[in-house]
Amino acid sequence: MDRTRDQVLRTQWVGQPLRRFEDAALVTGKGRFVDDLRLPETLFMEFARSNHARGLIVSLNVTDAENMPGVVAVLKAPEPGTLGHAAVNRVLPHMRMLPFPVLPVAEINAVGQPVAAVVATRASIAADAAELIHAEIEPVPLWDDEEPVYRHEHRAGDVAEAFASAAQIVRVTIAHERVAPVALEPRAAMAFWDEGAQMLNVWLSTQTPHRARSDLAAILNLSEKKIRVVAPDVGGAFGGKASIYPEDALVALASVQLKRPVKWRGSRTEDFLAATQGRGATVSGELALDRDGKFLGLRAKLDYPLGHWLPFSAAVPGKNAARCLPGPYVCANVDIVLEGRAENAAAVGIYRGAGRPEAAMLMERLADKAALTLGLDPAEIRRRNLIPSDAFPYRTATGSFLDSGDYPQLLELAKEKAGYDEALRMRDERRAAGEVCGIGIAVYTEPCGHGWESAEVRLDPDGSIVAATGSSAQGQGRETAYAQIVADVLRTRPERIAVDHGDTANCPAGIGALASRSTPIGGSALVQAAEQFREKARLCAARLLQADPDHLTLTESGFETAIPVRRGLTWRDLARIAQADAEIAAEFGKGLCTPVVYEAEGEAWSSGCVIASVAIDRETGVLMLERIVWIDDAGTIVNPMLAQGQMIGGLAQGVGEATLERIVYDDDGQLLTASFMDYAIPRAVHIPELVLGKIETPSPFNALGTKGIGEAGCVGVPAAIVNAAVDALMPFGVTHLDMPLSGEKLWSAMEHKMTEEGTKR
Ligand code: SMO
Repeated sequence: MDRTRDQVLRTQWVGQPLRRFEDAALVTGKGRFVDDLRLPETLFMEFARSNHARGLIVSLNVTDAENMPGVVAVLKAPEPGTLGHAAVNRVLPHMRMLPFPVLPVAEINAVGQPVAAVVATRASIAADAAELIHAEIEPVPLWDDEEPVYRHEHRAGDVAEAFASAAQIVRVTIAHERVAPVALEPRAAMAFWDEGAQMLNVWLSTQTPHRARSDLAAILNLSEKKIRVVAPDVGGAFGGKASIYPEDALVALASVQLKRPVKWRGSRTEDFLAATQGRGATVSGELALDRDGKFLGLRAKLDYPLGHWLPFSAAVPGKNAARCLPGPYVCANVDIVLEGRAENAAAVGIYRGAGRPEAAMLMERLADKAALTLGLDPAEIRRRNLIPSDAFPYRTATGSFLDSGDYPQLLELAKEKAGYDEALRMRDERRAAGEVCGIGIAVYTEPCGHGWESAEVRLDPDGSIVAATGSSAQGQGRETAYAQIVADVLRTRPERIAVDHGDTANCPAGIGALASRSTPIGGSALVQAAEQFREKARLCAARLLQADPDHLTLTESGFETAIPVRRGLTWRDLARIAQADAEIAAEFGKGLCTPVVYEAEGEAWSSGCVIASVAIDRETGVLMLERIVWIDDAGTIVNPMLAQGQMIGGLAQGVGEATLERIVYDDDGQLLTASFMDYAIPRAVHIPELVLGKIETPSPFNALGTKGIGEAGCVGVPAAIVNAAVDALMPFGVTHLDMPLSGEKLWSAMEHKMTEEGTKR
């Protein structure tokens, strides 16, 4: 189709730092989270959870709980076969499935796994009654080195030859701790079986309402048509709310059985125990180099823990880590082996970054070791190996197809903003004066956004232009960004666009809010739907004005024509007529609705470069982040203020992972970090001076040219911080540090010359 002047996406609103439409309600306490929802006669659910990491259920005595006043029901494991199974995304070939027991019949596989659910008139009664449930569990040994759940390989080129001809080979092994997504709002679910309508209404703090509906349908053996899932305000998710959980299914099941509303509000400890966790992989790699520091070959082994059940995206972190290698660098010869194994612990799922951080850490540690071995500057060795800017689209040795980017420019700009050469000179001066300080660089790539998403644009009878999306939100400001996108297509103001999301009853079936895909893919779907809507509205308006569609121009309030005489039709008029006029409704469809399922032509790959400066207290080992300079490329930016918010939030979580956060299980599988008393997250004081910048290489593969940004801060920031800390401790003979960089760890490293082979005196 020929694009007329109205049809080219003119960006009047895209690119503006518009304030968030969402905030007035949220900052005045008018947000509606699951726990804010009230229905008469609501019952409350609490869980009895396993104290053992693995065992056989000998007996389960719920009599005392059942007899407690106020207790309405106690749910035990249903007969095997009566409930269905949630879906697992088979992103790798040959994945072995693990059971998804809503409640276990015979075998316990992790501490914190629910063994029974109590429903009572008050949450406090349910909690007290849950304490009276006695499960006799015979402990059995923990799983040990079982068959992997998945195994996958990437092989390309001649790795043996690359290593045989190498001038130098460097090696690193990185142990990533498990970390917790810790959304501000813990998980929560509420369900109401409407007996009259024979409908199950579910409110879930979720990233994926449509998938939750399919999973609940499968688990409860109900038709999807009988289930409505609503994600109201969601107080953060970070990957931890992307899968259905046993608790969600039990809330829904209890509501169906009892025909009353049932609510569960998870506690922080329950999230630590039984929500999905992130990372946890042990990653080792070796890099073959020629004498100029060119990367000749990469061998890597990625070992992922999976926990005791598989959430929907269980294999995604491992898959992402493997396919992100060899990062932003040219390296034609690779041999990468990926394995995932079950463990008697909480499930591991996607967490902000989802495998990208592990790939970045491996490449960036290897690059630093290579620079050290060859006596090259860390920035220089990267410059020599970065994929050149004229090589895009670029096929990597692991088969990833990078759409666009300018990695050398990212590095140059970051160096410039960091005053790199001067910073190195200052570091050396401070070192000479007895200070412990270092500088670290990381360059990263991150896949963000491929596949499909749905959208529709329509006119509601009240005259509002509704943009409904299959993606959803958990605090990102998506209503604002989406309104900006649609307003540009329709030449109107963003305030006029009502964005609908997160409700299976009035949004098209979609994927949800995850994988840094909502703006690139969900936004592009909205562009397409809005363009189709605009053209349909033009034809409809032309008919009503008895004008030639080509003579209509779009104005802020509707369509206008000057030929033969000046006339116009507002969106409000159009809405009224499109609803009331049967002939028009029959021809153009109710509300001129234009549903689309948009599919991107390829994947968008964001990228960036981080330079971190740190100092370490010689007496205590306490790490001081002094400055982070970060240039990110997320393609076309829809709202720079929202994008910067995502950068800072992701960076804060990256700082947390690098310096503080660590889930600890003891040898018996007991969780030792089940509250914020034992699990440290970053606070304002931990965030250093930030210098943020961007370049924009639009993605040629989606309608907006945007790439993801929500996870970026977790990808490159930890690697730059670790490189800076290792650099700081180089004078002490330290060559390796794993996260988190706690004071104790850094102090011990200075005392004992920490290397990756272990502690050496
Ligand atoms: S880790 Mo994200 O919510 O895909």
